[in-house]
Amino acid sequence: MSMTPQQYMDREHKYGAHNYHPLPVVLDRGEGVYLWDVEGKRYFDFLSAYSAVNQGHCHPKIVGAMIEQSKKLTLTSRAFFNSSLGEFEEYVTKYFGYDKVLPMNSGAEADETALKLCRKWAYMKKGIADQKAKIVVCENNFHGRTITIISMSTDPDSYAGFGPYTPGFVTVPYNDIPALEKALQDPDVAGFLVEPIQGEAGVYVPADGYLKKAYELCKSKNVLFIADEIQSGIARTGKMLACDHEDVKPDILILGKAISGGAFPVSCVLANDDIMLCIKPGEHGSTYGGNPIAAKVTIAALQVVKDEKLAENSEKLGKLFRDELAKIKHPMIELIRGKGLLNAVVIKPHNGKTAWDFCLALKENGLLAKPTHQHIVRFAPPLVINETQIMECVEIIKKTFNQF
Ligand code: IF1
Repeated sequence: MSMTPQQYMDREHKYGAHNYHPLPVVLDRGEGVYLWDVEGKRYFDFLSAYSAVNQGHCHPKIVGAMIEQSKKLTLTSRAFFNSSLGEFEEYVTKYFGYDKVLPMNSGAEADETALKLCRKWAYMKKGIADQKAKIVVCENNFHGRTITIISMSTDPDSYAGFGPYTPGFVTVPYNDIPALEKALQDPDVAGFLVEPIQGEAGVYVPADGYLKKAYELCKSKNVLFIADEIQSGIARTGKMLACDHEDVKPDILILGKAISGGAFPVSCVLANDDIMLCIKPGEHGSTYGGNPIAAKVTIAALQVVKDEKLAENSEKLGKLFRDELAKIKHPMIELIRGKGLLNAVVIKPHNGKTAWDFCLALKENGLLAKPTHQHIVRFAPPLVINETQIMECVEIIKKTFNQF
């Protein structure tokens, strides 16, 4: 006797922590840009698990790599060498152009790793006094949910009630070069951690040249430029990395989500030897970090991005998507912004209807998206989407707006 969607939702509510407020849909299967719920209804996925499924759901090459490795060797820990990790390390460092990679599992762990690396470098290489290193971050940042990471947050939903907080962070407005320049006057600043596009904040795309100017300011003050490309990376914004739009090469590059194509949790930090080798044996690690499945899945997932030219597709169809959305005239649409296939519509409440109501109506019309904050709807389909599908989705969005 199959369960009803409500029964699935009630079971999650009864036995699971209430740390999310999901859209009322119960998903059961995914393939490419599509998801099916437990009743067999098909949807376009316009969230891509917050940009972790750039290669499309259940990509055969990624799933194949996972199945093959999981029958052979799943986990050794780093107490020993194994036949997959070095292959992953060589592949990923050459793919992004760095000397070394430090593998972890979640994005937050990779951000924490980058913070520890930056502080170590500050004491060992820059000569900042012990415990005095500061890291500059941006208002409205999102880098994860650990205590140290929420200590950098300016969003009460992220930090309220979780104190006391980790010290050593300075906040500047995003997309504000003079403010950053002022903050970098402090000789104890070791690093600047920034999202090239602020995803959670509502897909804030900084002014052209911001990343380049910020990078140059950091270089002039011997401060590490640390890019969190967990959401903006892996072809999502129309280039392999969002920093590529401005030819900026971060001193520390943080990756996660789509690096493993939504099949297995993988994150990592990339840096050159002068920074990476500041962490010595026994000073950092993780049980699952760089495990054989993660290694093989990541190689397959990154190869798919190149083979299927996902960055080019993201650039082309992202522009088409924004151009088509711009043609929809509706009082709820305040503005459309984004880069590549990372886009958002800022919604004006209309007749008491909010972005949440809009997403519920989109779901009824066969498209899944979720509001970030009360009034912004993020649109981020898998990068394997084609022109016909994107136009079909534009029609669904237009039809939905016209229902309000
Ligand atoms: C949630 C947000 C998105 C990230 C960036 C690090 C991390 C994330 C730029 C941490 C994670 C996820 C987390 C998830 C929802 C989603 C999210 F709304 F929370 F902010 F995408 F915008 N850096 N973002 O976007 O990576 O530890 O999750 O693997 O926490 O609700 P993680």
